[in-house]
Amino acid sequence: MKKLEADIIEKKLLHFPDWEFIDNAIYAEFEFENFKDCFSAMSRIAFECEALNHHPDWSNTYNVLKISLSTHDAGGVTEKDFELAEAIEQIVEVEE
Ligand code: H2B
Repeated sequence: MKKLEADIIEKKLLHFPDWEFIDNAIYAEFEFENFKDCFSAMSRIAFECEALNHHPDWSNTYNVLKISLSTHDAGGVTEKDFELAEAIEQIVEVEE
């Protein structure tokens, strides 16, 4: 997977309003009703990550999930990160 240029990333992010380009990764924060809903979304996302063989840098504090996506092998953001971001959006949309 080839690392995408910043202008391409910004253009693609127009379709991902929850996400921003920060620290060489695409980043989003999601807030849920409570910890259970948040963790439930995280487990769904985890299955998707395994299916795509692509894994987020993420953290959870109670009902808040912070996700940073980049492709470590490529040293930046690739199409693979957008593919996972799209899957995460679908999951979070249903949960919210
Ligand atoms: N996830 C992310 N975010 N970046 C990677 O470069 C990456 C990954 N590499 N998941 C994968 C797994 C790699 O380690 C395996 C061997 O394909």
